[in-house]
Amino acid sequence: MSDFLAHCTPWPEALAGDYRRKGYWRGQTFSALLEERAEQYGERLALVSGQTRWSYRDLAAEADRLAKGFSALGLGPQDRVVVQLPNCAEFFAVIFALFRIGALPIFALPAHRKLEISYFCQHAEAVAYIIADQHGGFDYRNLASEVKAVSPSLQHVLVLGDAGPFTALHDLPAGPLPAPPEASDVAFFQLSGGSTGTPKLIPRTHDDYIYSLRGSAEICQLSPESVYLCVLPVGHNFALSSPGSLGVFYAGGTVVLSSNSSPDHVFPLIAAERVSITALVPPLVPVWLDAAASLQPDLSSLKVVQVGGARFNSEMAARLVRELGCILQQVFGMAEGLVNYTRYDDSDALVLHTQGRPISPDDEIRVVDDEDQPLPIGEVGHLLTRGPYTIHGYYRAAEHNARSFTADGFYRTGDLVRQTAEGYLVVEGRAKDQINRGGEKISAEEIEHLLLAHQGVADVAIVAMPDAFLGEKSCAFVIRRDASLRAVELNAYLRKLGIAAYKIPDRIEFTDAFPKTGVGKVSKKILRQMIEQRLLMLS
Ligand code: OOB
Repeated sequence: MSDFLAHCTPWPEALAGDYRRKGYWRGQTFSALLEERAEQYGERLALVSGQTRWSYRDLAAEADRLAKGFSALGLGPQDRVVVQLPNCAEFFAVIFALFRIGALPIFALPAHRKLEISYFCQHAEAVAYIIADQHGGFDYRNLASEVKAVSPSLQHVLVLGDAGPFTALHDLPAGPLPAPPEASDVAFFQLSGGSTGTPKLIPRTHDDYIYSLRGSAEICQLSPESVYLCVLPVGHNFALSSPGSLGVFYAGGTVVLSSNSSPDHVFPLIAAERVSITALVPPLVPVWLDAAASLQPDLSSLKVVQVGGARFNSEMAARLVRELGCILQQVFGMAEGLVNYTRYDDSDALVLHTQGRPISPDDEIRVVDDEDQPLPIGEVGHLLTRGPYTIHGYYRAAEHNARSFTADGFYRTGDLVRQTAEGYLVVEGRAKDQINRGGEKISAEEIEHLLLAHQGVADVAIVAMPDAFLGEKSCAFVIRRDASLRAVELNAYLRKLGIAAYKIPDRIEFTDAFPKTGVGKVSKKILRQMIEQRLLMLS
C-alpha cells in the first residue's frame, strides 16, 4: 500500500460492495463524466464568469490543456495540490485537469492565509499550490512566497493571471497524460469545519462524490435548462455539490459564478442570465430580501433558493417564501458527507421548520445520548451517520479518527438534532467546540492555541456569542499575564500570524478566572451565558 493510502480509511468491503450492487457507486470518474457531458451537450453553456462564457466543449478542452500542462511539470497520480481560487471559470478547468491526472486538489478558501495554507501544504506534503494573482484587494503571490519558504514539499506555484516570480497557468507546455485514476480512488480533499487544534482534510472518492451529485441533481430536479448562481465560495461542499456547480454539470445545466454576493451585483446577473436556482447562507437572506423590496428587480426566473450552512430561523424562512415567491429549500450538510434537503413538494411545516432529510435511502441516521445509546424519535441527541458518501476517516489523523467515528464506522457529526416522525432532521444545537459564524466555521481550539502562544496570555477560552446578523460571532475570554495587554494587540498578533480574517475573535473579554464545571474543566456553557448577559445589558 502506498504511504498515501495508508493515511485514508476506506469503506469496509461489505458496505462498499452493497453500494456498488445498489448502483450508487457506478465506477465513473470525474474526467469520464466531463467527457460524456462534452459529447452530449457540446455547445451548451457550462459556465459564465464575468466576460468568460464556456460551453461544455470549451471546459473540457481547457481541462485537457491544463492536464497536459500539469503532467509536463511532473504532477501526477496522488500528488496533493492546494487550490485557492476565487469563483471563476478557471477553477473548474483546474480541478478537472487535476482529476484527469489523478492529482488531488485540496480546496482552500480564498480567506485562508499563511498559517492555514502552509499547514495544508506541510500536512499533505503538497507539491503544488494554485492561486489567482490578486483577488479582493489581496495579492496571493506574496502569500505564496511566504508559504513556499516554510513548505519543503512545495515545488510549483501556479498562477492565474500575472505570475510574477511563479509559473503562469496560461502558459504551460504539453506533456503526455498518465493512465486515468480509478473511480474508487480518492479524488480530492474537502476541509472540515473543525473543532480541533488543526484543520482536518476529508478525502472524497470519485464514486462517492458523484453519487451525491446524482442524488442532489435528482432531488433538486436539475436539467439542461437549469441555471445555477454560485455566490458562496466555489470549493465549499455546499456550493460544489449540494447540488452546487458539479451537480449542475451532472445535469448539463449552466453555472453562473460571482465572488460578489451583494444584491446590486447579483440581481442584474440573475435577470440577465435567467438564473433558476441559487444557494445562500442565512445572513445573506435578509440582505437580499430588503434589497429586493426596495429595488424591485426582475427575479422572475428564480425558482429555488437554497439556504444552509448554519441555523436558519423559521420567521426568516417564511419571509423568504412570501417575499420572493419561490421555493425555499433548506440544506443541512457537511463536508464529511451527509447532506439533507427539504423536498420541493414538502408541506410548509417541513420546509419552514426542519432541515430536511438525507439524500440516500442508505444514509443511516442515529440520534444517541452521551453514552451512544439510541434515543426515541423526537428526542434531541447527538447525530451519528454512515452512508454511501460519508467518510470513514480524515486524512492522516488516526488519533482524531478514533474519537470522530464509532467502532462500526458512524461519523460523529457533533450536531445535536431531533428526528421527526417523517424522518426529517431538526438541528437543535451543537456539541462540538466550534463557532458557526454565519456558515463560516471556526474551531475554538485552533484559535485558543494561537492565543496561548502569546506571551501576555495566561489562559484563553473561545465561545460563540449571539449576533443578530451572523447568528453567532466569536468571543475570546482571556486571562492576562500583564494587565496592560489590549484586545487590539491580540487581534494584530493573530493577523500577523496569518489566519483567515473570519477567525479573528469578534470580541475579547478580559477576566481573572474561568467558571468551572463540576469536574474542574472550564465551563464554556457558563461563559456563553456570561457574554450573552453582558451583550443584553449593553444593548
Ligand atoms: C456545510 O458544511 P461544513 O462542513 O462547512 O459544515 C458542516 C456543519 C454541520 O455539521 C452543522 O454544524 C452546520 O455546519 N450546518 C448547519 C446547517 N448546515 C450545516 N447547521 C444548521 N442548519 C443547517 N442547515 O455547512 C454544508 C455542506 C453541504 C451542504 C450544506 C452545508
